[in-house]
Amino acid sequence: MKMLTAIVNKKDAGALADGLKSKGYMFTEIGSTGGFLRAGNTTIILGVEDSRVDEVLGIIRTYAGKRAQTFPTYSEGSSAGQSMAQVLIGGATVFITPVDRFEKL
Ligand code: 2BA
Repeated sequence: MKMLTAIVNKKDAGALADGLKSKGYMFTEIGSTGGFLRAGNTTIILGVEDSRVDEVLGIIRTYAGKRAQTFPTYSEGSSAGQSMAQVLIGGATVFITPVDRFEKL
């Protein structure tokens, strides 16, 4: 068994939680603060069987991984009018640690 500790963008936490729940995973969500930026993020911890670690990483990548988002920009007075720009959003930091023993008492 492994314990995954995933620090994700606060805005991605809801969708990630829904994605994990839809596949039957149990997890704990903790409101956290990044030490560097002092901005709110969300830490999700889950205990999973070794064989399911890659599936969980795939779910995290889908809902909280770094991805490009395209949005329209408008420059005032420009004859070109609307153009599109891309920014990177999201991103997850994941620690995968072995679990020696797991008990529910
Ligand atoms: P990321 O590396 O994507 O990290 C996002 C958040 O993940 C971090 O928020 C922190 O809460 C957690 N995290 C990342 N690596 C960790 C680790 N080794 N141990 C425990 N938690 C970890 P912040 O600390 O607010 O950092 C936000 C972003 O600022 C980082 O994005 C990174 O791009 C940059 N950063 C962080 N520390 C830095 C440093 N010492 N020097 C330069 N840039 C730094």
